[in-house]
Amino acid sequence: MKSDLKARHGGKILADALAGHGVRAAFGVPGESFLPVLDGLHDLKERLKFVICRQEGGASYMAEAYAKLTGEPGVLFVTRGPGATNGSVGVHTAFQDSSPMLVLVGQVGNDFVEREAFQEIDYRRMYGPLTKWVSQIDRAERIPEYVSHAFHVATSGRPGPVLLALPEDMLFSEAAVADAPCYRAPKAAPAPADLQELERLLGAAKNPLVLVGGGGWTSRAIEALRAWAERTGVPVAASFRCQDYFDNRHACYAGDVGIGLNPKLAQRVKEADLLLVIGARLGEMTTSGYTLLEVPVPRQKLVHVHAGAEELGRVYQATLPIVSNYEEFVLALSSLNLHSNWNENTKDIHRSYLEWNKPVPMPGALHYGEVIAWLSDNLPEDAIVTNGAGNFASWLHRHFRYKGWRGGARTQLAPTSGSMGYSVPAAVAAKILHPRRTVVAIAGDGEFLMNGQELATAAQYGAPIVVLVVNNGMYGTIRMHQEREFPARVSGTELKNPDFAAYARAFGGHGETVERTAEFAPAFERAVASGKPAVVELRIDPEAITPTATLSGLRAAALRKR
Ligand SMILES: Cc1ncc(C[n+]2csc(CCOP(=O)(O)OP(=O)(O)O)c2C)c(N)n1
Ligand SMILES: [Mg+2]
Repeated sequence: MKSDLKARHGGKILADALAGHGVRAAFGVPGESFLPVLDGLHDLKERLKFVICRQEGGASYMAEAYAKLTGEPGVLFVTRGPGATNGSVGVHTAFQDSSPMLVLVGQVGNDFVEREAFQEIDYRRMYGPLTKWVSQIDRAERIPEYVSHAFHVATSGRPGPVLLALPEDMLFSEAAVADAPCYRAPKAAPAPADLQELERLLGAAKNPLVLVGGGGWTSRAIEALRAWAERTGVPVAASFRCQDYFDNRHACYAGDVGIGLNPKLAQRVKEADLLLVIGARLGEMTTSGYTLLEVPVPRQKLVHVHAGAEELGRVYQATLPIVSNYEEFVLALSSLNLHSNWNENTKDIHRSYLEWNKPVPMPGALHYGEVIAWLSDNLPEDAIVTNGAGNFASWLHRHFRYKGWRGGARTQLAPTSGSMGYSVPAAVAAKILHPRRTVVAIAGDGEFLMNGQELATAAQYGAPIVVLVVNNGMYGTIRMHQEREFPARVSGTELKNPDFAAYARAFGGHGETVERTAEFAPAFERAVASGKPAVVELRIDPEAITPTATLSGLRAAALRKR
């Protein structure tokens, strides 16, 4: 009964609500705007770790990575205006990557609102396009209801970020209110008629291809898909930066359909008589700029399975659209009565992947492709590898064989939004959640310094990640495009870098500089053995702009075209 409940201030009700929804860690930078929340978290230290970061951009990426690893909403706390603006990058990433996230942001009290008071922003307008829902809690007794609503919106259908603003007076006010029970995400399953049609389409397919991706997968779904592929011999490709959804060493693995796509795989996608797309949105990066499939009606028969009904038919009209969560779908798929065996085709596709996966010679004394191949062969199977955006990631995506999900969680953390600065914070979150697993961040020299300061967070929370900084002295991706479009006119893409190993040591970490291929393995092993957050700088030849192209080659080709 209400009268038996003890009054709590808003901050405490909120902190208790988070713990009640199973939140094990939240990330943020404090602000005077939400002191009662800090006070509420004080009593929950054993259950809910509040990881304090050095910049809200880092904190928001950590919350997003938490979501990728747990499948549960990643919680981010930021203060008013400046915190809310700094924190937006991880929210956009969560939106594009379909990762559930709850952003809790301070707001001026209701006594001052709409005067453009100190740091005041209208979050509904600012965050509307970046989130699934933005709201504000005006009464402390309604906190359990709003937080429950937020968890349900973040995790239902296509998962994504939601934001709740917390007016200061509301947080200080007291209410006697019961906590809500832990959220339960609703799940959709394929209808019997959909399954019948799917059985018929698959039964008639000669060279089908499965494409997996998106947010909202579970390790049971991943495992069931592997077992089904094994039984039917169907080839399975991964969408952009979802390469760990299928063990790359498996005979059914076809490769990834993203940036730097194997042309032979592109051909296979185009020539498939049936595409079974599970979870991927079929965005720009996964369709090679909407060319692998024609808009709006693909030539291939398309079965598009998505948990968000509004994603179906958004770009592509599917032969058979199915609204379903992925575990429910893959389990139903496994029960279909199929006598097909697509092994012959699949052998060819996997052989082409293996060819593509091998490092190609590149200029300079340090062969970065060989470094990635070494990591692929030598890291523990459950190692978590993170990366942000930049050309350095093409070697990783091409030469690393992701081993699938391990221990119920992902082994690849990378932004499909192509956002720089993700590698380090994602690795810190991963190491805090999985202290016994090896966590390696792969960064560019530009990418690294967008959130390199989170090495301090790694040091503070005892999270010994290893960061490889691939140093080519430039914003290489942009330089690549520049040489293609405006050859020999270098502008705005050069970088003068610090001593990265010394930078790591300044944070109490371990630093290494590598200039030759043979130096890498021992340097990496020393970095892991140090037990500290570590940076291994890889000084690569700036000529090596992609795994197969050189800068001067691109320049010459562009000049010839003029
Ligand atoms: C936050 C953000 N800012 C800018 C960009 C545009 N951008 C994409 S890649 C890139 C350069 C990355 O440089 P670096 O990390 O050194 O990697 P490299 O391409 O040299 O391997 C830039 C500026 C982006 N994707 N994200
Ligand atoms: Mg660079």
